[in-house]
Amino acid sequence: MTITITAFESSPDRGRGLARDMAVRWALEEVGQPYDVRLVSFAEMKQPVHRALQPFGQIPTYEEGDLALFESAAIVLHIAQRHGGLLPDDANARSRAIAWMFCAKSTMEPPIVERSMATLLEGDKAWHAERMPMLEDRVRERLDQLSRRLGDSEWLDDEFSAGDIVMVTVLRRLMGSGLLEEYPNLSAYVARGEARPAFKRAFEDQLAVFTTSQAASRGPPSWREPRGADER
Ligand code: GTB
Repeated sequence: MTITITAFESSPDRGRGLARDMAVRWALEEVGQPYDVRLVSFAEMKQPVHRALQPFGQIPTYEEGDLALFESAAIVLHIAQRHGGLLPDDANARSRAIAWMFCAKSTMEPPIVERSMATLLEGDKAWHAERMPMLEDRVRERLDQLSRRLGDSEWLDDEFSAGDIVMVTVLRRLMGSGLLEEYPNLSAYVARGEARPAFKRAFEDQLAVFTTSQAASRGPPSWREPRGADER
């Protein structure tokens, strides 16, 4: 059955793989499932047709036969449940992998996104300089805790799982902030994720959207390039 996902027609990250379709693409590549991508503009995302799939007018969405899904982590979980390789067979290990997905989205992501939004949208406010150290410390607190837990392990639990896909994609939003680099084991963990062939295929595919668009005249990024100031 054909799988179709949606992604930005013109990604503000200039193809750095920071938008949330990246986790979905990566999961599909890990399980070897082909998929189509429907690119949507910001205006199209707000239309009733798209809102029927994604009530908040956002990407990504996922369609497969009668099934329509939104929320990137829920989509990754669906893919992991339908196909082998992204969730352990052992029931307890499987539950732990799912817990790491929730952790990435509900414990790690909020302070990371809060900091990112402050950088992007509040730079001109009088209180910006005073607020940033507090937001960065909130991110550091979570990174510190995650770093201690990860230690020298390769992945969050024994084997690579959907939990790592969601966690790595969340941590990648710190690219260019310098914060991740304060935790060498977390930097190495993200780099391990990025080194997976499935990640690279997913990255190249989302980058191709950018390089074949007009915005390509600004030059393609690599997946380690720091973020620019033009992202939304
Ligand atoms: N909880 C939802 C999920 O996980 O699927 C959140 C989906 C979401 O935030 N989608 C964003 C979107 O559609 C794109 S990923 N935004 C448009 C809108 O709300 O109008 C967020 C994102 C966007 C851009 C960058 N970037 O350029 O670096 C990074 C992340």
